[in-house]
Amino acid sequence: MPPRRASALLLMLPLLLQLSASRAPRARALQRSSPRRASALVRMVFDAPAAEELRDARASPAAPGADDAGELERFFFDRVEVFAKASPGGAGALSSVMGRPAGGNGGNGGAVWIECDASLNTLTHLQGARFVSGRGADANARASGAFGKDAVLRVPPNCVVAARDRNETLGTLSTHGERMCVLVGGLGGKGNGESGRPDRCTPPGGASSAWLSVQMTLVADVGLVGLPNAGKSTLLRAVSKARPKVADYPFTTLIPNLGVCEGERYGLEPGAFSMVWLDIPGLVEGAAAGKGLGLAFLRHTERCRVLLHLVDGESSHPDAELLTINRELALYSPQLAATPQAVVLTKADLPHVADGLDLKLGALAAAAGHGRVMAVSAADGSNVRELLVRTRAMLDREQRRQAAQSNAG
Ligand SMILES: Nc1nc2c(ncn2[C@@H]2O[C@H](COP(=O)(O)OP(=O)(O)OP(=O)(O)O)[C@@H](O)[C@H]2O)c(=O)[nH]1
Ligand SMILES: [Mg+2]
Repeated sequence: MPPRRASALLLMLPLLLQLSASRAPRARALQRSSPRRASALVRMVFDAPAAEELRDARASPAAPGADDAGELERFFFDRVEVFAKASPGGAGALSSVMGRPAGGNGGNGGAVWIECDASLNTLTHLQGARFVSGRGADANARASGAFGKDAVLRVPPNCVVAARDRNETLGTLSTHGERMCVLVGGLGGKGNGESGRPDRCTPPGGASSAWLSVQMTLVADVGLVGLPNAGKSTLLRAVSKARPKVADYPFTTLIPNLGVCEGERYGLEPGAFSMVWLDIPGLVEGAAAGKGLGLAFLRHTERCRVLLHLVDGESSHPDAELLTINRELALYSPQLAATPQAVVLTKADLPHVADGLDLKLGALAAAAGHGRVMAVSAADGSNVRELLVRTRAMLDREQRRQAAQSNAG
């Protein structure tokens, strides 16, 4: 499907959903909604430009220029649907002590809360999840029942939460620790101790449930930069469900690709490595002055906390190429130059790349001025697990540093 038509369809999606929801009988809205599988795919909505325009730009030596960057804004959305249920209250008790009504009250059912957690950056932990709070305990002859435990759904910052079947936005959570109650549990039934009438208990409140839709704008944690053909898209395919085109000619990638890493592919703990990686078109010498395709996309990389600088293992001068791209990053923005970087020599499965690997890595470390240098092969997966572990550690360090900085400020 042409990208423009796909983007138009995606933009119409909320309208279509609203139309179908408005036809549904009101009674069906919250309680009787049928389960639907949460989408595991990251959706991307492109507003401009069309891929053909970028293909034309590829042929031109100085395009697109800095002035075009505003038009190239992109939005990346991730969305899941989760089932949530707040449980009923417990029953009140009928009893008497020395002839006086003394039955305790039932406990309230737990509520369902949504809480913003800044350590999260994707919705993968919510896929297929159900959130059910604890039921309020029944009272006994002498004591009231305990309250049910609340269910808490943790989401990353900038999430919009909606009641799916009513197509109604419930709210947006933006800052760490912010909370929103989306379903309240049933009240506990009153025992006869409260009413004062020996035969009088009030019934407990019932459960309430809803399918919640959670949508966030994805912000990439890790940017993949490097010359064309370095193997950026191949690596993204190896670690995520993203399916960018891969080919043995430069500028295969024309638009950015986003993928959520799946560490479990490499025997790592599921969910713990769900970083968002961004693959941008290859950068070339002169990129900061508008040459090639990369300039318009460097702005997205600027928001990444960590960069993986991919260097083609087949290159005869990997250290010189590393310096060339780093120079362009610095010319583009001092912030980008200061972003923590690891250097990844690609295609290590090829015998001529593996030959003299230590020397090549040593030269790269000397050029980079740090030891965060390693060789990987996205083709046979060697060292990719190690790369994920190291990248996660770098990201965690950077998150802690940024949190400490914002606390101090
Ligand atoms: N043998 C081998 N080939 C690889 C590996 N990674 C990438 N390649 C090959 O290198 C070529 C370029 O790979 P891409 O992933 O398209 O490179 P890229 O950096 O995304 O290139 P651009 O999109 O043009 O910037 C393709 O032919 C890939 O098959 C690897 O680990 N081993
Ligand atoms: Mg590519």
